[in-house]
Amino acid sequence: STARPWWRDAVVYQVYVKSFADGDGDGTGDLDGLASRLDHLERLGVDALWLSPCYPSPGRDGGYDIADYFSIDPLYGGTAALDRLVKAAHDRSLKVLLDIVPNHCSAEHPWFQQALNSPAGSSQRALFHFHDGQGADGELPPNNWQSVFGGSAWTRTTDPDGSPGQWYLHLFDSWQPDLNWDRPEVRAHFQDMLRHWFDKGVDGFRIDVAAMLVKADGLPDRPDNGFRPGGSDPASNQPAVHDIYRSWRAVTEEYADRDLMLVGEIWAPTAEHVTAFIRPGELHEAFYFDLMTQNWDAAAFRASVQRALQAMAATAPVPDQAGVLAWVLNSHDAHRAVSRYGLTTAEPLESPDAMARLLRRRGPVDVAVGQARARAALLFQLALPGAAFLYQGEELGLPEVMDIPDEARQDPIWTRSAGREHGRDGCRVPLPWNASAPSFGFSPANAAGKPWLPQPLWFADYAQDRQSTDPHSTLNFYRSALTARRALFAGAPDQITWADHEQPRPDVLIFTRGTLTVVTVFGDAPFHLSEELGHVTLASTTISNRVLPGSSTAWLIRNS
Ligand code: TEU
Repeated sequence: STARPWWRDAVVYQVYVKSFADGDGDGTGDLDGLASRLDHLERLGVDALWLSPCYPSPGRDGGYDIADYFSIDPLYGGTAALDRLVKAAHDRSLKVLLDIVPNHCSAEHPWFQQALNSPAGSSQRALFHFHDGQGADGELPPNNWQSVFGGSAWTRTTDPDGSPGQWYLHLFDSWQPDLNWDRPEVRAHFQDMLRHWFDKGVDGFRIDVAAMLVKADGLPDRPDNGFRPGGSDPASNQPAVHDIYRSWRAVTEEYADRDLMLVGEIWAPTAEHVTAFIRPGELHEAFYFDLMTQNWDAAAFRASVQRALQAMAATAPVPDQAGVLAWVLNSHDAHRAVSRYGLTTAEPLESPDAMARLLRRRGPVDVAVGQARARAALLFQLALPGAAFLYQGEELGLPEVMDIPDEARQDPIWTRSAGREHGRDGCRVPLPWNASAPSFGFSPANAAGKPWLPQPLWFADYAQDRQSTDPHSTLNFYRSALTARRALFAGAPDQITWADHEQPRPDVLIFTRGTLTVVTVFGDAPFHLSEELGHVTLASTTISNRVLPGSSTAWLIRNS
């Protein structure tokens, strides 16, 4: 019938626009800066770019607090700069995805400002979750829900006469009031937003906290002390949230000739909760974060992949009609893989957020070990059936920046946790393009502004221009890996088979997919590849005499 849609095996590169490249010299990355660096992305070999939010925003949460969903912030070059970027990207056959943040808006959004200035019970307040407090004077929050960033998920407002008023719900920062998805105006606003940007040539959206939009009737207390519980949770994964995505899928299908794509950021307690979002008629892709939360451990990786593929098989008995999983090992919310896999001893992180405890543990890091494991993990990720998402800077092998001065930190997690958690700034430091002071080529040489987060001196060692000409660099490794994925896995079957008979060691995973065999060594001891496994096409490290060293992955073409 029709050709296989591009997104089914796409490699998507996440651009954290603020930190990618600064075109105008104010110290903040922008869309013209990004457009000037498309050579890098084309040569890397990705299929699409996902831009973290660049709409008008007070920037309390890196732009995930949107004040206007229908334009681009002048800080990033305004809407005209997006038009230029989309055109330049399409000229190079790169798709462009934007971020859509439907769970909450900014406290500066006109809707919220109007709600604050309107009485309890008004239609303006009904667009959010305004409720009276508990206790004799309403001095206690309406329920026990906790913010993902720490503290209560409720903030009390003040009435015009100065007396304490109602409370409003914010599952994230207090500057991010949750919208009420029971209201038709809210639903219409976001459908309009989708069409607005599709009409401007955008190819799809990444949907922020996609599982949380619909809350259970009456907002009952959450179990587990009100914080991101598993199983049945009144604040997420409500069955009715799926109706929203069926309606959005229908919007994409109004553009029959365009092959548009929606990928959900789904934090969910089980793999079945995740794959429920990519049933036929729902989203095209859903992030599978479970793999990202695993330690560098063969059994843990295998079990995680197995959970995902079993859930997929149950969800999609006819795979072509369902969406695909989006595998992800790095993002703007987690410590970089080099530092996660290179931890030598992990200090326990004091946070109620289990995800934070898994993804942002601190401790001494062996960077060389972390880099070897991250390369091996990349080849493992790229061999899995579905889409793969990369996060800017991983192609340079960047470790997490752990030593940002406290006064420079910007993440609301840092403030809301009163410094117990350092938060997510360490993976958001502006990229090093060359080894020159003062900004490693992030800003133009004569720039007036300093990079919005300070860059450590050791960023010079990771400069993109040096890596580009060094055949052994992480960057050239990524280029080869993406080229090989395109050549070898295009049209490969979605099934993988664990080659248990080939697996004499518990620290080695072997699976086959079509004519390829993928061997990953998690431990330190070298692994001898038998001739029956076939010819090595790509390995995450140099191998000789068919000996794969520790912390590496090889792709092999089966001998016919
Ligand atoms: O993140 C949703 C989310 O729940 C986590 O990624 C969270 O940021 C982290 O685990 C806290 O421990 C999305 C965005 O990716 C994130 O950057 C935003 O801050 C958040 O939504 C709010 O919009």
